[in-house]
Amino acid sequence: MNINKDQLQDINNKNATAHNEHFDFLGNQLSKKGNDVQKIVDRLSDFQVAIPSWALGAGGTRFGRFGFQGEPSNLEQKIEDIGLIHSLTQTAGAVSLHIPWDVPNDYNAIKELAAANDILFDAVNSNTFQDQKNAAESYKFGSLSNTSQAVREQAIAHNIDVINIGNKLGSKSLTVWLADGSSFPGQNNFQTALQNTQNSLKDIYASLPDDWKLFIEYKPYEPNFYSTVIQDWGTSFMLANECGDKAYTLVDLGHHLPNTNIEQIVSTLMLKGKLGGFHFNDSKYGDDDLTVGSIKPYSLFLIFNELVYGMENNSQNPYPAWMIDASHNIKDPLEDIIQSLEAIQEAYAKALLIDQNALRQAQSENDVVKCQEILQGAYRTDVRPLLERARLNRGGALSPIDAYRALQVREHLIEQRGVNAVASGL
Ligand code: PSV
Ligand code: MN
Repeated sequence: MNINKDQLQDINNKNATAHNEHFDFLGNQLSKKGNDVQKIVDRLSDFQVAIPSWALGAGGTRFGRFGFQGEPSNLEQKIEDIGLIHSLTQTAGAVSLHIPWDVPNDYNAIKELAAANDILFDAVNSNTFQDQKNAAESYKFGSLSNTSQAVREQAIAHNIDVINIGNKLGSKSLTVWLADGSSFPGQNNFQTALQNTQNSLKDIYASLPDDWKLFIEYKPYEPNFYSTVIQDWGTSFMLANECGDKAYTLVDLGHHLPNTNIEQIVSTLMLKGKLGGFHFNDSKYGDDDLTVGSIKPYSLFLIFNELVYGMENNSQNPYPAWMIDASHNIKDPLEDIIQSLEAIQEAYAKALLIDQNALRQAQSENDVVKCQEILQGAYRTDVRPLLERARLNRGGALSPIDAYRALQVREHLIEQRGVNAVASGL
């Protein structure tokens, strides 16, 4: 299924007057406060977030999985789904592939399909947390950290394969997330596990093309419940420094213990030029992988405040790679991703409204009350008309969810693919 611009225009026209009124009202207010509204809208239009190839079908928990009808059952259909999301939101202009779940059969055909949908290939992700069919070695007791050299070599070789796959598609980065760790005290020698991981990552890094980046993701627990080798940003940062200039830390919002100050981590990493990538999701308890902004939208805004500051002031940090990393157990996956994209754009827009000069001034005067007023003044602004305008300018939908439903996208996908089509991935 394709969504053409005329269809969207017809749907948009019905709400054009209301949008124009809202936009003009907000635009006037913001301009009076000294904001450059056009610049903010342009930055929103330019902001693109990669969609993971594994998040287009229903996710599950260890207690079961409730499939969603019309899921994409191959990479072509996944790209088609991202194309639909991108047509509506104009914010999903990239895909992040997980290997070996999504190895292309025909590289040229996949590249052409992606290009036709205006989609780039973002970071490729390796998988050494599951055993693959016919693999000689098992990752049950770890991959890059394993005590067995043969296992480590297999895991290193897999990562190099992933780089080669990504290279053929135009990707420029590899994300490594390790499940390695231990579930019981005494099971692992912490120092050996860390040392092995460091050496293995260096071997992978040695195969990285010059214009590529290595993103090292951290996570405190799960699937191991006593220790994880790369459990926090400090460990990831240390390993990235050991590897070299092309290695960076990747922050996944769900990979922190409760109440961690993620915005401070973001700020520190950007100051040190080591924030490489970002996985967006939301959570109440652990790595819940819920819709972005559904639980803690204010935290997301505070994180974006640091990202905006860093992008403006830390030229030592490259432009980060943005990706959604969520799971959809009960919602239509495409609607869930559309909601996540909206929440990301909203937090970004609000952060762009913060009067950074006034904030610096209030901070230097230790005017704590004023600092809070500045932050929350931006946060309380309803920025949705700016998001709408950013989408409209690129030919997207005023309201992506409403358009998705009006166009009966899911119904069409079920008709094409059937009720029992199942997506590969988690
Ligand atoms: C692990 O929880 C993670 O966040 C990593 O990014 C994985 O690659 C991804 O989820 C999908 O399993
Ligand atoms: Mn992740």
